Amino acid sequence: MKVNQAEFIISAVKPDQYPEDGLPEIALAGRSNVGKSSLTNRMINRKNLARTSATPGKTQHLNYYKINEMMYFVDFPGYGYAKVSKTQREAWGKMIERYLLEREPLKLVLLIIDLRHEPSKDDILMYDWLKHYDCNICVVATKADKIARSKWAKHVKIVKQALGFVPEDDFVMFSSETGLGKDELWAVIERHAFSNDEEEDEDEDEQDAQSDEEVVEGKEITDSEDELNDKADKPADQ
Ligand SMILES: Nc1nc2c(ncn2[C@@H]2O[C@H](COP(=O)(O)OP(=O)(O)OP(=O)(O)O)[C@@H](O)[C@H]2O)c(=O)[nH]1
Ligand SMILES: [Mg+2]
Repeated sequence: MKVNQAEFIISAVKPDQYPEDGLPEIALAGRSNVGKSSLTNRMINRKNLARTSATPGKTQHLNYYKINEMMYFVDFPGYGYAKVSKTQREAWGKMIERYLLEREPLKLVLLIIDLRHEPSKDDILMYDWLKHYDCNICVVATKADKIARSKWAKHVKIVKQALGFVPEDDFVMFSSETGLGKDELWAVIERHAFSNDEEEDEDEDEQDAQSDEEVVEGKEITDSEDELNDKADKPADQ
């Protein structure tokens, strides 16, 4: 996707501050300092719209970025930052849980992990959580520029294994530094953001109707076989 326009909308602390225009939302989850803001900036070709920082744990709100007047990126506060208090952690959990459960325009969650390291306990929990809430998930393994190309496949394997990654989810290797994976990630995002759920439902209905026909056909075959059997040993009026 060619990004012509991107703007920061709001740092929301409660649901009544979330946008009400119903545009599709793509959420970004990942541990603190993993590179969420950098990924956002790379995806929208901006150096510093999403604030990147060397000091982790600063993002405490849901940051909404509107892109091409067509969708939002929603930057979750990073998890796993040691200096966050238990109370703050619980508040974080409640906010994210509610968002994942209730947010109707949510189309896809990008779970951002560091390709260099085996996923942390928190990464694994987050993936399990997202699956529990039946979210569409794309795991984005970022900072690929920090390891040799020859080791990418090995690291991808380690990451997928540790997460218990299932192929129904998407997986993109990424680098905010070089732009690796950007087009691939946009393709995944667009597929989810603009998939027409109603059309999908209609397709499913059509498929159901077709399989009903097949069942009916199948039944007819069985029926006629039964008929033959019936003719053999039962009176015709039954
Ligand atoms: N080499 C390299 N560095 C990266 C990449 N992505 C992020 N970084 C660096 O990692 C650090 C953290 O990046 P951020 O984008 O601020 O991470 P974040 O997840 O938004 O962090 P918080 O909002 O604090 O949770 C910064 O120093 C970035 O420059 C990448 O793909 N390659
Ligand atoms: Mg950030």
